[in-house]
Amino acid sequence: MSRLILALDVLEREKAMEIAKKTAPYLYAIKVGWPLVMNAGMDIVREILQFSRVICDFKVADIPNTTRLIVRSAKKYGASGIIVHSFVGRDSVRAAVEEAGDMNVFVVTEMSHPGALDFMQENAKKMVKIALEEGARGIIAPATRPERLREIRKIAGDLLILSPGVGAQGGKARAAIDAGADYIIVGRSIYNASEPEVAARELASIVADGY
Ligand code: OMP
Repeated sequence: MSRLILALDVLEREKAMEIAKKTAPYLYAIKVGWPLVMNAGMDIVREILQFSRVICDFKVADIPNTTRLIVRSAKKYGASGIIVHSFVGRDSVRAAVEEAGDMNVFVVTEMSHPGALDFMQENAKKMVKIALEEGARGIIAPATRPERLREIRKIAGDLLILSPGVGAQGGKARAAIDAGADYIIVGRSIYNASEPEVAARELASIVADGY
């Protein structure tokens, strides 16, 4: 099973479908977020399902009721996972997990970009605790800071760690896995490559068990 998740942040449906088809054999999942959905519509989720499982990256950050409505809608399209924020508080994460049922909920903790140092880093461990206690399936934690990934892994119990920030943001694929990530999330280094399937195959082999 691949440890690579493609962040399919392209804006055209045709391009998205072409990349999804070519790279899917090397992926665990395809992450679809606002850039693609706002341009291609939510039906793109169902279309991509023919090649790969889909994680909806809607970074839900709202009151519990609105969170439930968004999670229910993503589920209706067949997504196998959804990404939600935890800085909004425990009740919203709980609502997401309850509404998700057998769909996986992934909770954002410390993000990968420099701005995460403004507010998120100092609260990251609290966010991990909320994810654990509310029954999320996993968390998002930064490949750009393997030392933080290591710290987070220690307190994350059996939560899966999905780690973005490899490539364009400066993180290294193998270092993230060695620091405790279960999967890496990669966007630009794959979808902007001249041959996305070659980039995906190489990254998948770097993060494979026994590399
Ligand atoms: P690239 O930087 O192009 O590889 O894309 C990274 C992907 O991961 C994008 O879809 C981001 O929105 C997403 N992401 C982060 O980069 N950092 C985070 O802390 C969290 C996410 C995410 O939740 O997926």
